Amino acid sequence: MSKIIDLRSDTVTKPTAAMREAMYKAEVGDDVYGEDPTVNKLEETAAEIMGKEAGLFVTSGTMGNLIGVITHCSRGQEVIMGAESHIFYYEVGGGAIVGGVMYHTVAEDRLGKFTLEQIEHAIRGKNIHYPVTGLVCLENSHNRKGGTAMSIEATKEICDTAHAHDVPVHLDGARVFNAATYLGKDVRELVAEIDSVQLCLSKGLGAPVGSVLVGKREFIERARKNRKMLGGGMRQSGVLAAAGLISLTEMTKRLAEDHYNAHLLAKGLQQVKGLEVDLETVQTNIVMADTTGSGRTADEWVASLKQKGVLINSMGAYTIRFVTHYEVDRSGIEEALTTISGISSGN
Ligand code: TLP
Repeated sequence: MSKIIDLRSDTVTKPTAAMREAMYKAEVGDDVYGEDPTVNKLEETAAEIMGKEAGLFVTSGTMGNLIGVITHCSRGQEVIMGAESHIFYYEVGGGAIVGGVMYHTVAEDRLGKFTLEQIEHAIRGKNIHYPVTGLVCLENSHNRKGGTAMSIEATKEICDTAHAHDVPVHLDGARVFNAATYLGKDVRELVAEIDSVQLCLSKGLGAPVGSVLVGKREFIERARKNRKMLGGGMRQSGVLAAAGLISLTEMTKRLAEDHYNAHLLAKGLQQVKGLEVDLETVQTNIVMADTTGSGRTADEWVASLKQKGVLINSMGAYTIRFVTHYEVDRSGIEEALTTISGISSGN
């Protein structure tokens, strides 16, 4: 077998040489005392880039979202989110376990959006029987909807609606820089109306670990306490933050390349007998393909491709997912397509 082409996720990316060097040289201190200069710099840089007052370095996207939810909401409150959102689907129901909140899901459309009517309808009124709505969560780009991006206008409309009811909005921005790149907008503009954002450093941005939660200073102070409660108070974590700084200042600039490769891959998959790709959903670095026409399940595709050195993930009975990133270049994508075509034609 030649080299492995790993398209399971952009989470598989390893730190770059520049990151490893910065990690080696990082100035560190005890971050629970607020004394790690590199962590402080990462938090300030993330807040500045996102146009928010303050930031908090957390271990993962899951922790960033969980802290976001429990810092905004009190027990018994309801959190509105997409039925296919990562928070609902893949985060172990942490908000319910730790924060005692309920998840109220709203069905997204094919491109990962809700209508304002859906949000209006989901936000609870004053009736004595109802739970209180504590938060609306958005996801941009939207993972299970194929990495689709939500526009500035759509984001603003939802925020305006939520805010009119005094309900804050949290963004799962695991891949918010991918969304901003696709939209050709400054990420700060994209999240301007949002109260808190969780952004991942360890997806397409290549850092080995971590996310930053950003928002108002007072919110981040309470979030810091919640991070400590969850066991996420790290010590000399500047070694990790050093890589994250390179993610924010360098790696965000190259995401268009991953999007180009995803498009190339999607166009190629469309030519493979039995696979269907909705090109309209291929906006960033994720490609979903429907395997129904091939007569093979997603798991069967995953297993056959693995044998030939191409790694992908299954996202449903007949849905396979490919995620492009900086470790697989254009020739890697072409090689993967050759392997996939071979499997489809029984070779
Ligand atoms: N997503 C992972 C898996 O968990 C599915 C992936 O391979 O895509 N929000 C979004 C939108 C995400 O895609 C992810 C990770 C997270 C949050 C969680 O981030 P981590 O893995 O750092 O906890």
